Amino acid sequence: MPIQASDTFTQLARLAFLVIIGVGSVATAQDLDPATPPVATETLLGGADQDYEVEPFELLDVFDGCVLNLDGSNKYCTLEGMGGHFLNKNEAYWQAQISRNVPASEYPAAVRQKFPLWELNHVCGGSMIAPNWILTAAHCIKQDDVLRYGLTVRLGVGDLSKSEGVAFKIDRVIVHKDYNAQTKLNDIALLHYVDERTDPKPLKELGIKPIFLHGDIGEGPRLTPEHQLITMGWGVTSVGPDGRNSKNLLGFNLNRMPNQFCAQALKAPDRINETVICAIGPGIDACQGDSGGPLNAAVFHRSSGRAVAVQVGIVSWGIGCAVPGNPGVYTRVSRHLGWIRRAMAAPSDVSVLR
Ligand code: 4AZ
Repeated sequence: MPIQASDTFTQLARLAFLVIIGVGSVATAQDLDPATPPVATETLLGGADQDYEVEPFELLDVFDGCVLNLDGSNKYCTLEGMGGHFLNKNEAYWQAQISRNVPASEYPAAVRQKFPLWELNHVCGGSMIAPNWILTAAHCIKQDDVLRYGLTVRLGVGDLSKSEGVAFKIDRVIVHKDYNAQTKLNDIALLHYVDERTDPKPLKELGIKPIFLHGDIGEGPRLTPEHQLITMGWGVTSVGPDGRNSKNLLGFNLNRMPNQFCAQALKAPDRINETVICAIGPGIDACQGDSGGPLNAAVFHRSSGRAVAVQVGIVSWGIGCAVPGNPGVYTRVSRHLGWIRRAMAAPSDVSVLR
């Protein structure tokens, strides 16, 4: 959701993330191949995911939907102002855009005059997790879009108004059977695309590569409450009737908010459990149109001795956008690895999977 900011903290945090994942420098995670992840059993995952239990609760207090240190300094609080920064498409080589193929003629002329077709047809963000597979949110999938118009995924794109990157037809959609539209629990879906290019250039040469999933790398790099997170998307940069999508991919740095505080801040204890992760930033947040996109962290991979970028969440929901004190809620990827693997291995007629 954010617009460009020159906020020093944001810039520093951004730099730290890019340096740590090695963007623009010598390759880091790239030579590990997410298409064939090293061993990962589901039992490994719990240990890989240090959650809010490790937060020193006794040093914190909840006040006005805002978590404070007992000395009064800010902990998980949003501040005034907007944030975010433009991303080059190679800084988010796994980022996907999902759009619906509604022809321009189906939109009323007045609507067409106000909005470009790319904006009208933008559905959600997503992430490439393996060749031909895009991870996104279940709430992004509308029956009409799938059955009547069809969906397209674009990879390697920064500016949605340009014909950058590559576009593929989605030929399969798998939604989590327990996705609950009210609570938004299990907000996860997998899309399969077909590469129908006649002269296919390897995606790697176009700067497009899958992202590791958190918990899916051997030896389970840990995610701690202190990890800086980054999410990205083309979502709206303001709320309300005048809210418009960003044509450029924006990234925004966020902090973890422990689930216990998240549930209190959003007054939604039944919607916050171990299958979601919450994140908050100073006046920065995901918003409409960012859904389905990834929440990422750089974690230390012990056996290779390197930092690797991993996807820890999927943009799912929030109460408003960038409302002070309100974190965004993300589907927790590490708790859905079993589902993701089963979905990728499922027979091709499966569209709903538990
Ligand atoms: C949405 O409407 C949406 N602030 C996604 C994320 C958030 C809010 C709304 C989080 O898709």
